[in-house]
Amino acid sequence: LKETGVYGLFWDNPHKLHIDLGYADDQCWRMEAEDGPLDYYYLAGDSMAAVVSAYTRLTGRAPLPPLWTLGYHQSRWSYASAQEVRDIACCLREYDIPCDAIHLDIDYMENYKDFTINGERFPDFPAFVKEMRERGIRLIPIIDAGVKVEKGYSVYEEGVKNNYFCKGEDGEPFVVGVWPGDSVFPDFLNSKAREWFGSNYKTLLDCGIEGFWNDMNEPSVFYSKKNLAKTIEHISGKAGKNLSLQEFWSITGAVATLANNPEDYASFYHDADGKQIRHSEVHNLFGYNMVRSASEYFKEYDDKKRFLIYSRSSHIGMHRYGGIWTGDNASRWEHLLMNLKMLPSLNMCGFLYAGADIGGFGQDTTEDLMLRWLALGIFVPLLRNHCTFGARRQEFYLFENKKAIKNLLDLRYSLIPYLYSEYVKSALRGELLYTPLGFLYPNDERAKEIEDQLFVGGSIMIAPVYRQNEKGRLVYLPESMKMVKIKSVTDYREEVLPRGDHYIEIGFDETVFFIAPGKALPLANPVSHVEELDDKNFLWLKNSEGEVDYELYTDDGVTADIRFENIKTIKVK
Ligand code: MIG
Repeated sequence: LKETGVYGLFWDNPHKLHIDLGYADDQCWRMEAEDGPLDYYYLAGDSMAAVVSAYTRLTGRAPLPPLWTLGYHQSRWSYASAQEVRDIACCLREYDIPCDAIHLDIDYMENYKDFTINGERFPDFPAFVKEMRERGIRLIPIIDAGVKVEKGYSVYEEGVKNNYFCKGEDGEPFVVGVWPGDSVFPDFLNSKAREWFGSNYKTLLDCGIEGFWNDMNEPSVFYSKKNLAKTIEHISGKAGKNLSLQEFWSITGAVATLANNPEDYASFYHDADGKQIRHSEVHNLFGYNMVRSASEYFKEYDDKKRFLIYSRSSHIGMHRYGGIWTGDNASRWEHLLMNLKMLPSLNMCGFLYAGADIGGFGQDTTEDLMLRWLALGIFVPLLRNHCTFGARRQEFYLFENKKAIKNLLDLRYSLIPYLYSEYVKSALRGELLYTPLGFLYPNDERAKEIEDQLFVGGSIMIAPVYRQNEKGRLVYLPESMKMVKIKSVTDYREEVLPRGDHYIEIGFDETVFFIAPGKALPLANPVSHVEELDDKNFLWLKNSEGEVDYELYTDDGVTADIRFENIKTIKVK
């Protein structure tokens, strides 16, 4: 340790933690938990990469997602009818925009009830899933954490009958307000409840669905019934009175603190297989176990097949069950940079299948922001364009510069064999998919400072533009690398650049990456969806005069689990 100064610390505690990494006192790290065990793992290793591998050895390996999940995902809150989804799919194909998935946000359900489908807006859902599938598009429905309180709704009734919901102090299911109105939370810390909730996915799996996203699973609470009643009473007591400012603020304060209130989290309970636990003590395990419930059921449903599930909330170790997206960002340039910076952090926690809403979820996007975000997104496993209702529409065919969008998305599809191979190798070896420069060049002080360039897999480094009005950017090369400036597999330029700083112009219709010495990568011909990919004939790019080895992973993209014999060493001439 003295020699390398490198180590890792993993504190296994699901309580609320406060962590100060040298902010108040730069000589000291301070980590506090409100309660819970002082169980921590000290991870040694002679490099940061070795510490990460030690950590993923401890917490487990990320499973392989289906290959189609590396395609482009179109989303918006909401495409609320089969006809609307069909129109979106038609427009994408009409404008020759490759796509593998369209997401169904909460409005596909009947009154926001999990595992229901609104029959008026989506008549004959299985036939519709099939119709989309024939166009090469999978539908990805959302499943929320809150279950609607409604007599006759089977999920609610079964849950009540079997004590599968979290309970309040009175021993009754704890009622909160979320999208369906009065709702209850499945007790994901209870193995029976978890199994039961997971088995409900059958309804959608039987319709041909192969991928899901889990939302609102922090769990998110708009209000608790208890607290809302108290607040309304407080406010009505003030009606018609001449209020002091303090009294007025007590009204705004009470309303503003209704959502996700810590008092509410401390007033409902889990039955963790016989052990009663206050929710606030295990808050971070809720989303984790929600995803686990689905993932474990998928294995039961069909253990030969891979399914997609990714979540908004998570906790350390959840990567063994599913992926993650970074939730409600906004259409802001800072959030594009944050997306870039979070990729290695998520990897370090074990998550390989990850992504952000490109273009931004909240607020109105702009074409320049979208194009620059896409230029990063093409290197990220979950490439999803998603945005909130009320914000300006951001489906790609609505932008002016269609050529730029087409170039970048085509390039994404060309990169899939590389991304897939690198993903598998990272998963198998417990390594990062995105490596900060400081990990690879520990003796280069400049490299250690750089947070806006990353290695993607072992062969290439990216340096996306993330500021408005900039035609390019400064890139630091810690050693000589080959720059590839590429519009398409038939239109690119290569140049070996020396170590040091370079200003690189990057147009909206192209991207730039840098191949490390002695490395290579395959580029496939672009296609409209993943199933059409030719995984045998590639354009090989390399940074070497002589022959270079590349470990390529290919398989059918759907059968569960990685097969080692599918890693082949290719001699790139
Ligand atoms: O209260 O389902 O992060 O992606 O579109 C908002 C509606 C609930 C939050 C998710 C977002 C999704 C939205 N959801």
